[in-house]
Amino acid sequence: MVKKIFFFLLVFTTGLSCKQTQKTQDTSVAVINVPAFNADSAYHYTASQVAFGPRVPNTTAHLACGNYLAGELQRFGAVVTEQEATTYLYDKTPVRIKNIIGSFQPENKNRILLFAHWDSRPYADNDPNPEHHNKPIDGANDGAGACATLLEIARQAGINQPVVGLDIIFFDAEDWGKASYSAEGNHYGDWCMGSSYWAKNPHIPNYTAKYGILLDMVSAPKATFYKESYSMRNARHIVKKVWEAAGATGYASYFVNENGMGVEDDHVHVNDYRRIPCIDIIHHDPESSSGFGSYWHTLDDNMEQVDKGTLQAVGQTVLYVLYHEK
Ligand code: AHN
Ligand code: ZN
Repeated sequence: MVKKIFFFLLVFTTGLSCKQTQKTQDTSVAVINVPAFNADSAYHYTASQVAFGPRVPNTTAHLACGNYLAGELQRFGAVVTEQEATTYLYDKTPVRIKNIIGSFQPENKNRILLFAHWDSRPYADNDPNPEHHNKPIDGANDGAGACATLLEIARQAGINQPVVGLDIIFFDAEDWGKASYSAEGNHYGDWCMGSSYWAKNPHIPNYTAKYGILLDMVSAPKATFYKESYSMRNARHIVKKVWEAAGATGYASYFVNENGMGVEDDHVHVNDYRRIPCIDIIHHDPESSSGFGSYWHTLDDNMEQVDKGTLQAVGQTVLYVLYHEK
């Protein structure tokens, strides 16, 4: 008799716990369906931007590429806002800029912000050949690859929406910091004019998001992403979340579990002026003198610095984070 009761209890309780497991799976685990990032698409979006020529504000290539980026966001189902403004260089030269914003589920109050800069640097000041110092760069890695990764994420969001609302912003005029050979160093705000403008004048009054993720230089072969110091200071929990996601998706070799340097980049301006905790996923090479790739701000930042494996690692990791957000 005792044995029978024990047997009954065992079956009953086991049955119950099975049911609970089932229930948990039905309500949370099973419904998280992270789309597969397509690196071929991202590569194509990179090449399309580069094909316009250097995307320097006040040029026809810049204008055409801006129309292309806005058109692609629209094609993927985003509500698109183009924010135009005049900003000023360190020497007070006015620059007409355009920030391009694509929003999914604009009515959703629970939002995630993903961003990158779409302009390319007007001068190859680090080029080993001084004759190239005044030439604009392709910025395949420094600009185009990151925007392309976000376009592919937008395409996926249009097919199968994440639970949260999503804003993708392509910021203009990030890359106008003073030339590396200039006598005077850079001051806060010499870089990042587009993001700084938007953070002070968001496209929607009082716009906010749970957090933001900046992608910058995310396409080079064998790129390595270290924990950038402003990201750690302002949004350590997001760094943790992203690095864990990289582990879960199998891309831990790209996301190094070590602290990197601090970079004045768009994420700092969005954090400082809009108070949205932001991180920067940015290639860091601890062996190079600049801390970035040897091709950084040279004419060699071309399509050779675009690798589908790196695009895949970053794109899939960010999709994993986005689709796990509730
Ligand atoms: C600094 O070198 C301090 N900021 C550079 C940010 C940057 C330039 N990202 C891409 N190009
Ligand atoms: Zn740059």
